[in-house]
Amino acid sequence: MAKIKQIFAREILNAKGHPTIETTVVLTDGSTGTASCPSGTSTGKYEAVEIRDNEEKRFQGFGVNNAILNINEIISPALMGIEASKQQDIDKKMIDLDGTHNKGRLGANATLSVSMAVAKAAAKSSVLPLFLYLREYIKKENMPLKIPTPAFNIINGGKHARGTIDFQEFLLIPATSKSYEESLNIGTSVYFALEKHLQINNLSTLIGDEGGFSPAVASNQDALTLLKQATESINLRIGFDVFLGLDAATNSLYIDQRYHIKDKQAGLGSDDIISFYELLGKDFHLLYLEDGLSEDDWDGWTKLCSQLSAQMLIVGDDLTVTNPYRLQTALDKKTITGIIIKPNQIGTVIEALAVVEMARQAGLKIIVSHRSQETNDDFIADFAVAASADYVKFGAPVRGERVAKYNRLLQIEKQIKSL
Ligand code: 2PG
Ligand code: MG
Repeated sequence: MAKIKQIFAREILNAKGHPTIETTVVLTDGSTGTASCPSGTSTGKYEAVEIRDNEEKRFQGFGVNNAILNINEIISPALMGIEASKQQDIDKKMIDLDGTHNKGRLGANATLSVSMAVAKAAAKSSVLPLFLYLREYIKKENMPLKIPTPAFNIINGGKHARGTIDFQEFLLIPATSKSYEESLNIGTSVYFALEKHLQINNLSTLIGDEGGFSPAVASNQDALTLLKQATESINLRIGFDVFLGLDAATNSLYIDQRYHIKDKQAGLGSDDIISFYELLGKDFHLLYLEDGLSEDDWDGWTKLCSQLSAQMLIVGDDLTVTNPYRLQTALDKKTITGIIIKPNQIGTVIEALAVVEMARQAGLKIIVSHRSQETNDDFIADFAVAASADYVKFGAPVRGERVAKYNRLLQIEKQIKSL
């Protein structure tokens, strides 16, 4: 089997104009794999950390030359000559070299770009599409090989839209019975129906970081109403053909133990905001609620899940940060019924797959997600299929860095059919 012969890492820009790392791994048989790392904008406090240069004069301090140095001087010498198909050994080596609980020494941006590039090179070397190659690393019993249902982020708020709407993501989720191609058609149809609807109502059609619209509406409820009206204007039935979802991303709304949203004058306690979600659930057929409470509000989460999990999927993102210890606490406290998986929250492919495994064993729905600061890398699409994810969250069905992933799923759909 081919061994790692060379590793090159370079600084490139992501879709938000900030630097990130692109790594190429070359194997002894000539196979190569190139991968780049995404970044979050509304990151959870417990995520693995990226290493940035903090040199004010270069790229607003976001340069990644120090992380690249870690690849060149520490990771690369340690991985030379190892068989590329030994992804567990390779990722373990990087975890050991790092030696911290959050990739604080090498940087999750350094370790993940290498980890993904190794997987891509090894897949090429074994002449397998990446999604099939990655499936070698998971337990496959009762795990269907299928395209996950996309959750399209049609309206952007929170930190992704700089102050227009409080909640970060207003999601449109086609019914799971729809084919992937039908789902894509639904996603774009609602997107353009909403654009028209905003124009008619003299609202802005400017977009946020993930390609969704970010009109300056008075409340979160108003944003949901717009999405509902746009959906119904093209004769799609909410609750049958499509469902609505929210990533409330409440970390940024939680100040002095209260949740502050434009829908209510006073700050809300956990109980109050849970009641608010219950109401929204009934009015808008909410199927999905991500980060409905902040990352440290454990007692609130337990209540949220016991009160609303019969009505909607209760999903952890900043709460669980693709971390096995955070997930274990979330399970012990009965806080979630679904989990967001983002490989860069933990820093290696194998660790991310292990969290998928753990979550599935616990009966959680799996949602594989992009980050707000993406590149055109489509690794995450193959990863989602390999993991038999229930849903993917790759943003609106527009913008190169988002459609790169949606389009890769179209290719995979064809490849699966020809197996
Ligand atoms: C989220 C993500 C992706 P960010 O909160 O789910 O949509 O946002 O990458 O900014 O953390
Ligand atoms: Mg989130």
